[in-house]
Amino acid sequence: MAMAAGAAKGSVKAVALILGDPNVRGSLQFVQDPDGATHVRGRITGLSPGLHGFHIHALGDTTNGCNSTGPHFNPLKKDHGAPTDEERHAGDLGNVVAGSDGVADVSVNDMQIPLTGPYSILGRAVVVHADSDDLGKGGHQLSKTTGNAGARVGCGIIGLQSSV
Ligand SMILES: *[C@@H]1O[C@H](CO)[C@@H](O)[C@H](O)[C@H]1NC(C)=O
Ligand SMILES: [Cu+2]
Ligand SMILES: [Zn+2]
Repeated sequence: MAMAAGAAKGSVKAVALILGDPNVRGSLQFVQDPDGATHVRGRITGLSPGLHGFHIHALGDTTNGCNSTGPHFNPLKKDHGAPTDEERHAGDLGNVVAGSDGVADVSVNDMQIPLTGPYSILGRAVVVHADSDDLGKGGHQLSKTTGNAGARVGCGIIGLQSSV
């Protein structure tokens, strides 16, 4: 029987359960393909309709809620940007979009968020924000560090999941 590409032998998997503001909940699965791309799939509910900044933050620490997850994961000491930019934090995944029902279906493929190796995101946090990420281009004082995406309304620690 043929296996789906994402479940191919050799892929590494992780999972994050999103918690935060009273109504924000979610579940995200991370699958790293043998070629190094990581696919992030899942759903976040309880958001306000519209765009919400979506990032990997440096720390898997939620002792003070999402506020203790540190800055955007940035091992190469770059400025904040869009996922498609050369100049970006590794953790910059752009925005997710919630519909009028407050539900965001997440589907992201990215080469800079591996689950293995020195730049692994395992043990760090995935964070969703109250506002949209301006992708470094908003001209705001915070554009080049956070995309001015506002409060952290939900987050989850990225943990290793069984690969079978
Ligand atoms: C996190 O920081 C925001 C300010 O950005 C604050 O309003 C909120 O109360 C803090 N949350 C916790 C759990 O400390
Ligand atoms: Cu963030
Ligand atoms: Zn960033």
